[in-house]
Amino acid sequence: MKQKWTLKNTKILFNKPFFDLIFEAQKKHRKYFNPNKIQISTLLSIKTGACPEDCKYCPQSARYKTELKKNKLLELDKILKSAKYAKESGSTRFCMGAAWKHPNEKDIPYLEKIIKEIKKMGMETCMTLGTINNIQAKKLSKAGLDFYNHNLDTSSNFYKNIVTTRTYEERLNTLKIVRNAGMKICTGGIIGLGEKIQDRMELLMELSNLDIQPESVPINMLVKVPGTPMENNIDVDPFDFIRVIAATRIMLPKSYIRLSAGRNNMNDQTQAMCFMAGANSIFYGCKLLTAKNPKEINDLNLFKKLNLSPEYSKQNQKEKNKNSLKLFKLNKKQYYNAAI
Ligand code: SAM
Ligand code: DTB
Ligand code: SF4
Repeated sequence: MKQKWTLKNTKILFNKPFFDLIFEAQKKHRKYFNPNKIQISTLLSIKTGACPEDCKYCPQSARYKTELKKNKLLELDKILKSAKYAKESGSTRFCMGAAWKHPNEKDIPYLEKIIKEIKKMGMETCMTLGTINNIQAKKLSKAGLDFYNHNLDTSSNFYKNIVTTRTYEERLNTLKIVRNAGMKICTGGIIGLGEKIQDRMELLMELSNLDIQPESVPINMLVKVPGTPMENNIDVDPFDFIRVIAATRIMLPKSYIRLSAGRNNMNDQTQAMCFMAGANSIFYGCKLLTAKNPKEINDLNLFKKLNLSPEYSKQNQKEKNKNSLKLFKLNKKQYYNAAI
């Protein structure tokens, strides 16, 4: 039976000595996953900026003056070119984000077309488009959308300080809609918003106590973008971040945990500890939606040092040989380049 996480037992978990916590997380990780495999997704912003929401961390909100280059909904050929490149680089999932409060009805047929074309390429698909209704969710699911990303971001108490244009209940409701439409859920949060340790515990309790635990849990380290209200937030101690990853692995043992935004500001050792603590997925490619992500060469070198190799879902098994060869070739050549 699924363990119910209360504040009492979550506090006990978070307060464990660091190495006891990591050891417990690594044991859980090995029970359900191959610790030497990593799931690789690539992100693309298909509609950038001018978002009506006021999420205080986000460079895409129309309310903050950031140096962002806005973009209308991208053309199909640009999206497919980007997906092809992602696939050739060894990515198995293509995640598309749009800076919307919710998708417009008129855009749904185009979104369906995008999903169908990417599925034809043999990749898993994920979208994050804001709030969606039942009918939209069913249409996207039918078109082949595998995952829908919608983050809870933080605890329900602290959320009110971060976003005022959407409620926590609305977010939870969107997750229900996604589940009812038969899609897999990708939902997680951000560390570094100024939240207390208890808010981190409460976020993980919300995620782990969902009726069905999310298949994918992105844990983002805040990217402090100049012009947003969070540009001067205090940096998170890497060990506190690693603790959150370990607690996530223990509380959501079967979920893929994505070491998500913020890797560009982490050294290799911190990332390695996150993988040790149970993170087994990353965004690959030098850009997230709008912010920088580590260069591919850096990730390939890190994978090589840690003996990590890409994982292929059942759906992607037939792509495995072609893709892993390509990654290996690229890996070898680039490693050689990096060494001279
Ligand atoms: N507009 C849609 C929404 O909010 O659901 C989709 C795009 S939104 C950019 C996706 C997620 O990116 C947010 O929920 C948040 O968790 C994350 N995010 C945005 N800005 C970030 C930042 N500066 N640092 C870390 N994560 C961030
Ligand atoms: C998630 O949890 N993180 C990704 C993805 N899901 C959509 C987005 C990170 C955004 C970081 C800031 C930016 O690139 O604009
Ligand atoms: Fe808009 Fe999403 Fe950014 Fe919030 S996080 S401002 S909803 S793009």
